[in-house]
Amino acid sequence: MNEDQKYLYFLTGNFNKFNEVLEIFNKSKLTQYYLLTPSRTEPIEIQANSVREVAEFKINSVLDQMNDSFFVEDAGFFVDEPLYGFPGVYSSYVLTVLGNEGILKLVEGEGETKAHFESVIALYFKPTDEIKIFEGKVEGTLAKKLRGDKGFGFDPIFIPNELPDKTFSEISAEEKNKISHRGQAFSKLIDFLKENI
Ligand code: ITT
Repeated sequence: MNEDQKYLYFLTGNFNKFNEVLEIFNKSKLTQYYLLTPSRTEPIEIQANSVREVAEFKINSVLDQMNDSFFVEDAGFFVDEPLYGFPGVYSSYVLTVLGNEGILKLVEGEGETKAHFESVIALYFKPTDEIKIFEGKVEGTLAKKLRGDKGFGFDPIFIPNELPDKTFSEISAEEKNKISHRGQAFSKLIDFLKENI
């Protein structure tokens, strides 16, 4: 850490997420101004109707515990066809209980599929004492079976429209970041921090 650097904490229990944003962060000029650091401070995760509400509640739940700029992220996986957006805000629970195989069973024989990921990052920006929200979304379809060994969560069954013959688990973190929900949201956060150095 040098004297020009400030801490920028990412409060997450998910190291895959941290590593993805670190890949983007390390390529930006922000490295001379900020030290991106994982934090185990645990925000409160509520059950709500949108990913954004969850992220907003999360950041507000820990404001009094943090003395530096920090952010939280909430993500969701939505199978729009034929599951009307399920699992959405129930993504973590459904991944644990049904898993990717269970989701594919639900859509078996249903024909065309549509799915998307959403990411909402809530940043507490210490210098101006404000909360900023950054969002990202990626559309795609479901694979017929699990494919690939990279990434995490629903990545083995999600095929982004931008790369129609690959699942997110068959591409590198760098390639995923270029199109992913989290990549988009975090790139907006980076732009904000650059504008406010
Ligand atoms: P936090 O500690 O940051 O909250 P989390 O693992 O609880 O991390 P979320 O609630 O944001 O993550 O994500 C909901 C679920 O969606 C969870 O099961 C993740 O594994 C999954 N998920 C999130 N982002 C994903 C991505 O980029 N690719 C695949 N699955 C993802």
